[in-house]
Amino acid sequence: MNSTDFRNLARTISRLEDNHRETVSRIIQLPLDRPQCHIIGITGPPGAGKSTLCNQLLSQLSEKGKVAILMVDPASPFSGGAILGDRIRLNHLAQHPGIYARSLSNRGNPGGVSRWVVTILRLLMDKGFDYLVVETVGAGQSEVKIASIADTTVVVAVPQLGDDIQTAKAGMMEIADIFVVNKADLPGSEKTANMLREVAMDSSGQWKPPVCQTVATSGEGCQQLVEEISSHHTYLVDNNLLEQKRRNAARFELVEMSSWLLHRQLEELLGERQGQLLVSGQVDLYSRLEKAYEAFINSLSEVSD
Ligand SMILES: Nc1nc2c(ncn2[C@@H]2O[C@H](COP(=O)(O)OP(=O)(O)O)[C@@H](O)[C@H]2O)c(=O)[nH]1
Ligand SMILES: [Mg+2]
Repeated sequence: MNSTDFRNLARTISRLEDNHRETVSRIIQLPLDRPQCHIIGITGPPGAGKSTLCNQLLSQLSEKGKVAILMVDPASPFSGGAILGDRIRLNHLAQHPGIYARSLSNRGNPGGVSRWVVTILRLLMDKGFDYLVVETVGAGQSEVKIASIADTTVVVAVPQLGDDIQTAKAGMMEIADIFVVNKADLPGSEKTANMLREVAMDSSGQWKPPVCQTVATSGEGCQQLVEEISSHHTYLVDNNLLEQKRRNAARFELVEMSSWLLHRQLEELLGERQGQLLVSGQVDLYSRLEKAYEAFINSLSEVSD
């Protein structure tokens, strides 16, 4: 891709973010099932070093293929401190010809991932990227949404001085395919890694999440992380689990799109007369909605006929 391609890509993504109808319709018809492409989600609390770690990952992955990174911006009114730092890093990445970096606005979406993120992944997959990295804002429990999108979810923790790893939030533990204890240069790293290893042993699946220790600022341990990420992809492909991951992502996209559409329709189209009916309680709303969704699902099966 040359700089014109990159500019076009940026423009298309902006249109998606602005809910440009034709753009959404076109992109959403692109396949999400390229198995050689790897969607990698990076999550963890703010300040854990996710962005710094992504920088390391990107430069290593870019030696193996075409890489894109989406950073979901904390553009909500509640925060904003991290944006500037991420912007600076983004600019730094943008110098690299093989890497496409894009910051996405979170637009107050409490899930921590912007509404069109899966749709954007379709676009990037279509453009031939091999590695799609999604760094989320890391704002708590709701971050588990990343696990519905990514093939491989990397949960970044930092050394804890106390005994209680639970501070790292139960939900985050369950979604991890790979654990990272970043800032391994700080005291307590080994202890935290051991606690995470115990958590990983308890995981019910066939895949036991490995625990990597990294120093993102120097790059120490990052090569091992890249190897674990590749192993997980291989595991998914070999066990026919990748398709299931992509189905989850597509379902997530559909739910996000539906709820957004619904909001818009209700705001724009719900007139006085219909509003009156809703208030008066004369309509069986539940059955009507159920019927509408049924019709939608049935229309999907017609597509494949
Ligand atoms: N000591 C130490 N500091 C780190 C390491 N990785 C990142 N940092 C610092 O931690 C701060 C937060 O990093 P950042 O990547 O913005 O975290 P994010 O909010 O998770 O994206 C920055 O000041 C980094 O320089 C590390 O491995 N060791
Ligand atoms: Mg960050």
